[in-house]
Amino acid sequence: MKSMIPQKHTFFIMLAVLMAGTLNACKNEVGKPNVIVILVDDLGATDLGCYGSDFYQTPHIDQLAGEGVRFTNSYSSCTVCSPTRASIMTGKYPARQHLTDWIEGHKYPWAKLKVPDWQMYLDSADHTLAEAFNNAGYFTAHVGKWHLGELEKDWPENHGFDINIGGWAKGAPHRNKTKGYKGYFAPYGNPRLEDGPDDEYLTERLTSEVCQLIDEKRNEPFFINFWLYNVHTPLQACEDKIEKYSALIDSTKRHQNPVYAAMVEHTDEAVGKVIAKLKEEGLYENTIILFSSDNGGLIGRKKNKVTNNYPFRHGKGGMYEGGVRIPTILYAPHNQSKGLVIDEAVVSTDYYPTLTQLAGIAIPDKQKSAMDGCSWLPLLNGEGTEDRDAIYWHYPHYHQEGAVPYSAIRMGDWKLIENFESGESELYNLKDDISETNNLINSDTTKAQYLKDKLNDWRLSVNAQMPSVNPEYDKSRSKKKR
Ligand SMILES: [Ca+2]
Repeated sequence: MKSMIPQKHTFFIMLAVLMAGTLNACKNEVGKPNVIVILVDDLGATDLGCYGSDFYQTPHIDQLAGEGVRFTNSYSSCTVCSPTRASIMTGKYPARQHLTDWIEGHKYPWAKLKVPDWQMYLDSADHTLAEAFNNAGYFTAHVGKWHLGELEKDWPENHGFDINIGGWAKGAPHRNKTKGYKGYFAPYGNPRLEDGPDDEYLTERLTSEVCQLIDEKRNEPFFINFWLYNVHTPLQACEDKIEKYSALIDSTKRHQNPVYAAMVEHTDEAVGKVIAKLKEEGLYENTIILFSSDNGGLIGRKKNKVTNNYPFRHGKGGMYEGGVRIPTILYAPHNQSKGLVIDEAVVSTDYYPTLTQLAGIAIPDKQKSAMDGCSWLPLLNGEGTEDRDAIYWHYPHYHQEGAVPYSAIRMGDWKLIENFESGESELYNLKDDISETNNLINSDTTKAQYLKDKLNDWRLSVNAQMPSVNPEYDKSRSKKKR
């Protein structure tokens, strides 16, 4: 894996100016760049025009990619929501936090393995990304999905955000016929979001909230988590968009679902509106935007297909590349990285060190040493690779989309997946075989053993929780949920 275009000298000059707080482009009084983290829920690796979708239309996000940096080997730190979100907020691997599954996870009481007790909240002892910015004098806001704890003490306002709009226990818009909650359409039944007029679309509402915050805080530095509920199920979108894509369906296309396509377009419009607002306020040249997803795209069932992550194998809740490959774009106007395409493998744990470094916020050494993320600054300035030799995943859980307890390592072009249920491992060379179709476990035993040992050493180093033998194991009921 290697990268890209040397920009070293220009970059350092710009960074020095930025850190000194005297950059002319800065609009707020203290000269700090604003930051907006746009996290889309379940957006698959090929779900954007600039990542190869042949059906979904995403002109605003594609334009952002052209004006920023597009990562071609970007990974979420888990195949499901909550662990990735926790790793973004802390810079730590989910395994290190023992927050390894979505909250509250699927329960398979008769499965072959018993999953470990795992943490269902963000630890208050962690110094979050929001706290880092808040302590540096930033106004901090969380807008949208959170999904990092059932109790109010676990919600964004108690983890460094000055304001929380719409973030609470739920990982998807709330649907309840008895109470009249309609998912993506108001009323939402969300305790952190006052209901708008009936049938207001959630993403449009949250976008307006973000734009209003930008307007109100234009003269002070702000850090905004805009974590969309889109494009997670339930699949719901405005009728005009669904009609548009229904008319465009073509059996030759890889992507086929018109409602999902409409949800992707809602996402694109949200990004477009936020950028337009930043431009209107004269803040676009002083705002860092990180756009990403929290896990791979959901494939769905045969009769109700959602998206397709081809050429990547499988999708959300699975053990292969489709579960953890995500689109990622970084727009950082100060570092002259416009139009770069970076092939180095990166992961969600990196957002924390990257964004703080770009904003000139120092992380204390003690905290840094407990972090797993690496700053992308060496990649952005063409100085070479990140300070890591491998990326790791650890998911000691079962998921209805197909995952059984497993760990995985990617090192260079190689990926090894260790399946705890079967006791078998799989080895792939991603350079030759991006779709993970040719298992080389028996043909390169030296490589396989090396990666297996390295993966095991890593698990020990982060004190990863392991599944155990399940005394309740019942083969006939092993795939049944409680
Ligand atoms: Ca998700």
